[in-house]
Amino acid sequence: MNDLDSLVETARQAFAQSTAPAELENAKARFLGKSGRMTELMKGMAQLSPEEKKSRGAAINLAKQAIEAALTARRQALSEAELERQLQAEALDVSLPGRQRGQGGLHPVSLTLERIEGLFGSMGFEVADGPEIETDWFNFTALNTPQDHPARSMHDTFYIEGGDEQAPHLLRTHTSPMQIRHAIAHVKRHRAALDAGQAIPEIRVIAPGRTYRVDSDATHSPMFHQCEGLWIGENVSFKDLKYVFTAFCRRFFETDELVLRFRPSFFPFTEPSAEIDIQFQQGPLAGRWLEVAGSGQVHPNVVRNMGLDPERFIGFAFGMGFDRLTMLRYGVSDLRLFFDGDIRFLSQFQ
Ligand code: 2U9
Repeated sequence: MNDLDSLVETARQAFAQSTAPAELENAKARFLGKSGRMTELMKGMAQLSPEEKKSRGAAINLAKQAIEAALTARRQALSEAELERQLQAEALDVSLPGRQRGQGGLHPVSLTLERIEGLFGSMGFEVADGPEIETDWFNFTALNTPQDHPARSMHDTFYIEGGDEQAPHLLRTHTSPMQIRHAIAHVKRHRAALDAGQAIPEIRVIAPGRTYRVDSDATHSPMFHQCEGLWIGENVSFKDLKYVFTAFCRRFFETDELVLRFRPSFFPFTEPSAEIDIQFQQGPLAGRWLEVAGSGQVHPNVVRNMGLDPERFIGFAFGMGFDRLTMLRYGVSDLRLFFDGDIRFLSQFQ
């Protein structure tokens, strides 16, 4: 290998060892710069004869071209490596799952409400609405509750402070006042027909909503959800109650193998009255009697408070806590879970 070949080789190695552009430019200066090795070689030609100069000059030129080519190649390689590094650093992993936005969903108690409204709706029941803050008259008196009934005590009912002592306001203890309001409006609409002794449409309504009682443990919450039903007409009997409620329970729990039991009871607003128990024939609760509702034939005093003649109009009512129905349907043992707001619990029902 002559001196030029070895210079080209040294330059190539120097370029190859440069791993950054600044380093490479330093190496370039050492070989191609003003006081670099190439310049030195040129200067060394001064003493040569014209013949020698010609051939030496051509050889130096070739060597210079080879070094320049090696430099260009190395510059290119370094810039490609840099680009590759940047691409790697800024790479997007398009296969990563995106951040999900929660879909949200209905609370299990709301799911029950929707089912109840749908099932009774299919049997011709309207849905009543009304205030959660009620008067003592709509909540108790209209429902035939005696003045000294324990439910009226402050141990059981939340009263609103600062109102009229003779007509106190309270948080409704059941959804019945909505039905009284609904019935009174219905009777008012049909007053003329009634006075003329003509037939009027039946009252067939459910009243779902929040209710309040001074009570708190694993199966009682101071706020709970109730749904009551009312069907009043000229010929509505206990057998209609049995049919409607049995159909509702079987559809709600999605099984026809469900037995109902009507057990005598007492409520001020119904006479006679019955607790309704259900019994599953299959599944974890099979064979046990579970109380799900109260019911009865609407008391004549309550029918009168709607503005109707109890000698002519008769019907039935029922009431159920639908938090409890939700617990039974989903197998939940503590009512408070529904109202703690723990998303891990609530999202299981979607
Ligand atoms: C009117 C007339 C009568 C609704 C009725 C019950 C029996 C009953 C309880 C069930 C469990 C309340 O949530 S609970 O604690 N309810 O036992 N409710 S009859 O009677 C009415 C309603 C409206 C106008």
